[in-house]
Amino acid sequence: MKNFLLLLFTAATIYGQNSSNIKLYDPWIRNASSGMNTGMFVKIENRDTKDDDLIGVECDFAEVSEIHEVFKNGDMMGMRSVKKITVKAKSTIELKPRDYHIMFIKLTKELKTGDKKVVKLKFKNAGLVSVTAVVKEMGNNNKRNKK
Ligand SMILES: [Cu+2]
Repeated sequence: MKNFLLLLFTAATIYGQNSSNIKLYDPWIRNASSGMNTGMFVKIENRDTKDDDLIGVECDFAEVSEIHEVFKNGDMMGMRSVKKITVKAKSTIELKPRDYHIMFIKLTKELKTGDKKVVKLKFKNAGLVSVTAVVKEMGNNNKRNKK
């Protein structure tokens, strides 16, 4: 009986610390100057047995934060805001350049390479999930930046 109680307690502790079924991996933001727009990219895993939707973004360094998709119109590529991105049950999606991304419009601060920024992603079921994203240059893969 004692063991059983202990197990329950442990499960509750883990649940309390990390109750979200949404896990975020490798979040990064493209470097940009104050007043400009930029994108954030991240892998989103949904561990739940039901679908969840990314429905919003919050940060303290841009006037507007949106969820964007990229579309093709003939030879033209464009992007536009969408209300949500669905992350299917037990699956992972990747927000990446030239695909789904988070758009920060009119930065209120400069985002310099190496900066770390807290961003909150809002999900329909999981609620707000905070993540710390690293600011990087586009197409610059680690090695050159490492000191
Ligand atoms: Cu965009």
